Amino acid sequence: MPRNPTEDAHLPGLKLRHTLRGHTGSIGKIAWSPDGRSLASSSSDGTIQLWDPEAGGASRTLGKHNRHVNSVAWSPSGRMLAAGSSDQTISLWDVELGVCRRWLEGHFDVVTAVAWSPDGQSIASASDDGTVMLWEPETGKLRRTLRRHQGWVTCVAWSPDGQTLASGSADQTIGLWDSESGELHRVLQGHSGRITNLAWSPDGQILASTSFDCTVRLWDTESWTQVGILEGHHETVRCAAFSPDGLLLASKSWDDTVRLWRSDTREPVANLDEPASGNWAAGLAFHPHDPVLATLGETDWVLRIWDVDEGALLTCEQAAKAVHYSNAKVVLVGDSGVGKSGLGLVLAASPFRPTESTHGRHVWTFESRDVPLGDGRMETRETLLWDLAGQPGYRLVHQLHLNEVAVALIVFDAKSETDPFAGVKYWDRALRQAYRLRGDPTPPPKKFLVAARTDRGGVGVSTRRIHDLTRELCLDSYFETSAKEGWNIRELAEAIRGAIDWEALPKISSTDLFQRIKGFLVAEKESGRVLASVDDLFRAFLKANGELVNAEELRPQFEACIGLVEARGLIKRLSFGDLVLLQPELLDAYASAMVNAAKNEPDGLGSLPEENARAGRFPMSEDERLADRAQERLLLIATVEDLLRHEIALLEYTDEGPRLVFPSQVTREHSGLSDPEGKAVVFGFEGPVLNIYATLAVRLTHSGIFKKKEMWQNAAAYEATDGGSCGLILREVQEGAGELTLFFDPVASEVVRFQFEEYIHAQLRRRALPNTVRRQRVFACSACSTPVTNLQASRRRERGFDWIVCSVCGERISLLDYEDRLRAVSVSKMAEMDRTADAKRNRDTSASILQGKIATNDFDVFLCHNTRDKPAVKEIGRRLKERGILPWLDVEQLQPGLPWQSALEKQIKKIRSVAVFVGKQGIGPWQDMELAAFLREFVSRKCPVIPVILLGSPKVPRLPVFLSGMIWVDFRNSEPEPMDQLVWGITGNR
Ligand SMILES: Nc1nc2c(ncn2[C@@H]2O[C@H](COP(=O)(O)OP(=O)(O)OP(=O)(O)O)[C@@H](O)[C@H]2O)c(=O)[nH]1
Ligand SMILES: [Mg+2]
Repeated sequence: MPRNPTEDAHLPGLKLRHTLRGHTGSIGKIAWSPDGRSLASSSSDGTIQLWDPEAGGASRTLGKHNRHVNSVAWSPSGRMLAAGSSDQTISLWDVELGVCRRWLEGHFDVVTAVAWSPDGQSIASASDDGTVMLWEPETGKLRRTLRRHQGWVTCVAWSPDGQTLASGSADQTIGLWDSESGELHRVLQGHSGRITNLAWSPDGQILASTSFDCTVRLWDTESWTQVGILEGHHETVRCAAFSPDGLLLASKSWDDTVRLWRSDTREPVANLDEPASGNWAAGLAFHPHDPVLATLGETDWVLRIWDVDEGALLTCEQAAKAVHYSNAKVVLVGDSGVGKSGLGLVLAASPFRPTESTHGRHVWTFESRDVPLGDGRMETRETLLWDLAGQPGYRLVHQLHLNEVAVALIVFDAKSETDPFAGVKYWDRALRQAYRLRGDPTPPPKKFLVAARTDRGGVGVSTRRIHDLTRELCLDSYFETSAKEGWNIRELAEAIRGAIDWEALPKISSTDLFQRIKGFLVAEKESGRVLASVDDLFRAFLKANGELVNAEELRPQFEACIGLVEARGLIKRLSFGDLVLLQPELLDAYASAMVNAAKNEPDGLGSLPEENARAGRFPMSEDERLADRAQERLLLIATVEDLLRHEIALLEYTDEGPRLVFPSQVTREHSGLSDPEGKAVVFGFEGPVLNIYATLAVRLTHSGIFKKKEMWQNAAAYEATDGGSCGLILREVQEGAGELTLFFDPVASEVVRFQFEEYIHAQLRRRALPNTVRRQRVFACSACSTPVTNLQASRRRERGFDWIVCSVCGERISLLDYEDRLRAVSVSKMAEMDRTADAKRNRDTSASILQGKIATNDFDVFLCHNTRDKPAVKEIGRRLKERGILPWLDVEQLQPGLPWQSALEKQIKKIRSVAVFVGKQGIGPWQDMELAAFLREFVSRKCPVIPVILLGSPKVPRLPVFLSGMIWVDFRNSEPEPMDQLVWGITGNR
């Protein structure tokens, strides 16, 4: 429970100096002027305010934006201020005169953040349109647009030396850009939720990032490795800031607190109550040189200025001590039946027993040890063994689990006479690829070659061959083992211990409670339990930890830990029914069975009826399936949702109903595709070839600009909405390397060709291994299709010509790329195609989630209304369902003949929110006594209650006292979009 604000004023080490009031909306990001004499704040009331933190009042209000102002940044001289707004613009203000000097327009969505470069020569802006823009403050000229993120860009921050610009995105990554060239030189991956904010330490050595995953992560800017993870917040962390000497780090979260941490030991030193607004933008800023901290307060409507006594904070015992730990991941890979699970078993100190072939994967605890850190603190080091199933059907999926590996045991069957090393080479390559795809500089995994089951007649291959292989693949060591007899198991375990470089792994600072919850969840998983509701797990946890009493306060922390364990791939929270899947590998098993079923369909079209997928009507061995059919049904829904979300499959509506189409599983052949007519470009790339191809084919189908015409094995043809057809053909040159050939029919205009090629090129750059995408243009005569050879084209260009005469018909053939020819025209539809494809994918996955919600009676919202408004309310209900939100609407949920009150009563404890509609008659449903009683119950349970005005309603009615203070969603206005507002109210997600 939040403490009384006056209590905070007496926190040791923090003294409240002023509370600054004046904004009429929640405050977003804030910034101190470089001299520290002024503080600027942005707000959802559309204004920018300047404050005098010394005297404690507002000094000036700078003009108004049409919508929220989200972010402010001072020029290094302190004379100018930049502000970014939801109205898509950036304003530049002369602070002295209080006048706006310039508007920067170019983003086509909300501007989320602005940052002024340390040399004053650039302003960087981030936007929900997915780009970062660099502007010249003097002229207002757009200098550069940085594109790479696959989601909203939420924050930008310059390194103190101005050489690097960091950007954070909803795609969970951080981009590092060279400020000179605008090149992306690194992508940091590690968070498992949207990035919300970034902060550099004053000496530039650490970059802190905050995220929806409830953590703050610290990155070493020399090596770019993740050095620390701060756990303790149990909601989205919205922003962080370093103190001027770099000793303290403050973080602000939706859990209604600001935490202060020692940045060297990562111990929490203070906890400040700060009830938060629903606005995602939030501010927190240390004074540039004095021990003063500015935070928000009173649901972000006011600014609070604190005097900080660093000495007192660093020595105080007020905050609970942190629990420190690190995790290492060891994987067992190799073909099926070579003895991985047998080894896993004995390495995890269980006695040997015969095992069945693994489905998906199995995770064992190898060991957990407490190690002193030297300064009195202890660190728990936990090593997990991931035993990955060797069957070929799982290979596509395992690529996803090979990241962050510390040690890999590549196991092979030493007695096989055919090719004992075939699997070894495959897995070695898969490990390398996963490592390169991550692109971070953590050390590559140590790799041991392990001969297993040697009790069954020794090792059949010569020492020489093993030696050569070890050298060829740069393996670190070789072991001959028998799990059954225990041969060399101790030695192997010891080598694993020795190979883990704990110093290179991120150090996690957490709380004792978090550790207990996580330990409990992992134990539940290891017990073999499959599916459980969050409620059940929570109750079991409370029961096992009898001394923890305050259940209401613990619940959010428990949920946060579910997210943290999920981020490690050990469990998965389903999108419906409040359920946790403790064995997420089951989804892999079902997915791979569905993929196989689609591949084996006799028509060769690589698809299966969605109905069959959801009902489990496809071949899968009984021992792989869940025996509990009700649980299986839910897992099947979740599997379909996963396949659609990851764009491995698409949903196609046919006369016989919807079908799940897997572009990578089409087997129908087309003879004319080895050398297609109209061949125009060939792309070479490296990476998970089939995954990349599948996603590309799905996204093109959903792009809105190209319509799927036909698919064959590794080839697809599309019809452009502007006319003409285009196609692509995939050739897997070798494992991990692909070649995509693009072809067009003569009718396709240059603009269409450009758009098709530009989109594919961008997708490849995003998904293939960095720096492996190569493009080669194929020139041909537009009149008679005679090709120009590469040699001819390059020699001609060397001589300074950009055209050549066709040797057959005499037509002039241009040797220019489309880009060069079309430079003058703005024809890029990339952003539009991406948005359309995202929207289509979201609609399809929402439909799946809705199925899950229906199956589990998981209602999101009760639509409370007067009977007379039913048609309008029903329509809104339909639109909510399109977004995956399940409404409780009496007409659909009531069994005829039963009173609605009793049916609603049964559900009401589980429904999470209520929308209260007022229509033409202007009569609120609360005028019905029984409905009023229901509404009161929602209010007392602290569920969102959202008043909604329908179209045609005469005026805003007065709400009864128990609903006062709620904000209306108004369907009579188009701005802000009422449906978006309603969804936000129901889900809490903007
Ligand atoms: N004799 C002997 N048999 C073993 C040993 N280790 C495993 N086995 C048996 O060999 C068979 C295959 O071993 P697993 O460990 O299940 O094979 P795996 O590599 O996990 O195979 P997948 O799970 O299909 O990828 C099983 O019947 C095991 O019981 C061993 O050290 N000695
Ligand atoms: Mg196994």
